[in-house]
Amino acid sequence: MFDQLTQGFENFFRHLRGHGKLTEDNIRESLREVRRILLEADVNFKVVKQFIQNVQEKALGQEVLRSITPGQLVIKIIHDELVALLGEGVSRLDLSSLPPVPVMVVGLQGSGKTTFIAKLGLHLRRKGKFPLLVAGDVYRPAAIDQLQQLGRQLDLPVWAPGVQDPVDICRDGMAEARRTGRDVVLLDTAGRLHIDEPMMQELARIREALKPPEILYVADGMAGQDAVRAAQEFQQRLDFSGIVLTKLDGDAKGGAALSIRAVTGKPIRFIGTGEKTDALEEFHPDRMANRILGMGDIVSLVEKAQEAVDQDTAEKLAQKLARQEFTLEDFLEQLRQLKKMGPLDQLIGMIPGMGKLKNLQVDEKDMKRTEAIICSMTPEERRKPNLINGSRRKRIAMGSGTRVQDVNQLLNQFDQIKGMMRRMGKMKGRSGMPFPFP
Ligand SMILES: Nc1nc2c(ncn2[C@@H]2O[C@H](COP(=O)(O)OP(=O)(O)OP(=O)(O)O)[C@@H](O)[C@H]2O)c(=O)[nH]1
Ligand SMILES: [Mg+2]
Repeated sequence: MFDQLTQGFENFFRHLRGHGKLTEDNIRESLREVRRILLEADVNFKVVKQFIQNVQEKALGQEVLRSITPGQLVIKIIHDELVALLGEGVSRLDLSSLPPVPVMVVGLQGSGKTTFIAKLGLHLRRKGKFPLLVAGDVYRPAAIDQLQQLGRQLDLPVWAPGVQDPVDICRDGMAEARRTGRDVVLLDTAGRLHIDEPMMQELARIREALKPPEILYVADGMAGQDAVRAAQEFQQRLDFSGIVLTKLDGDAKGGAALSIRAVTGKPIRFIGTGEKTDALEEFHPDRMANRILGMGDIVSLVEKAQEAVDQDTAEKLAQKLARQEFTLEDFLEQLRQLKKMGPLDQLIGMIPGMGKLKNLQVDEKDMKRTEAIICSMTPEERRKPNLINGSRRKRIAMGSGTRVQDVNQLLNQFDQIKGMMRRMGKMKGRSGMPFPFP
């Protein structure tokens, strides 16, 4: 997710920290670099212009020039400005009106609407809601099928009367929800490759008929500047209430997606991070900014852990992270839990400083080997890896059916992780400056 942006910022920050003192000139020069990074990641040029202008105003303030750590201050300004760009605070769905509450989901073809409806249905049910999914896309025969399948898979009811006027389907869906005691109605609508008049009129008619308090615009995170233009047009026609960015698990540059909130002024509500139905996250501007700037997102990581693991285990993990008491036993326990939490590379991406851990192996096969190696250690060795000398390494390799190199590699990885945690600990401890930078 946003790998290119993150890489760009990491290099830039490294360069910036090299400056002992900053002058107006090298601040201006630095900001040219930031502009290049943003434009290359496909952030909309108007958005970039405003962003740079805001950062420049703050960075040229006397405070930065006089500061003894000007590089860090500039980094903080960029961080804060990025948070502002992504939206202030978390913006939740408003489902407070009289149930059943209709939520309309719109967007271009293939942006991920139907998948999102299923994900949102699951998410809301986990929050104690009773959603009904409504198949309002009648133009692609497979569309109705797709929603029905997702409904079956998740055990969520689907209203799919077949090919009829989508406005009637949505209205009947509301009546069905009333009959069956469902409190949220998620309306799937048709997409088109390009915005066209009949499509917009149809969406406007549904909006008119149901007056949904929430209309969510689904934007494909892989798309380029076209997505920004489409978002503007949807906004003008429908005045949607929130944005969903999908496919952020891909290696897309993501800059266009990030521009949508600035261009439309509407909050990003959710992000989709995979094809599976649980790959949905509520959007937190600050956490996202941290991820983009390579500062990791330990809060989302722990939250993901909480979903997969029971509350107790997650809390213990958080405490151990904070106290930096992390042994190979914990490492093994985490590996086992990690399997439940989803694709490992995504999780690793949430860990601060992951950029420096490129050689950390996270493949499933390696996990098995790692497990075998740790299981071949004595409990004492697991708690005090320093004890593991040459002859112990040989014994452990023999016992686990691996090679001494494998044992060495694991111990190195473990050291790296511990180092990373130390950085995180420091990051927490330093007041007012939540960055893992020296
Ligand atoms: N990797 C990834 N794929 C996604 C995500 N969301 C959706 N997809 C995939 O994108 C493709 C299109 O998703 P749909 O949900 O069918 O999109 P849609 O907007 O309903 O498409 P139409 O109904 O044709 O307009 C599918 O192959 C999904 O599996 C995501 O967050 N990550
Ligand atoms: Mg669809």
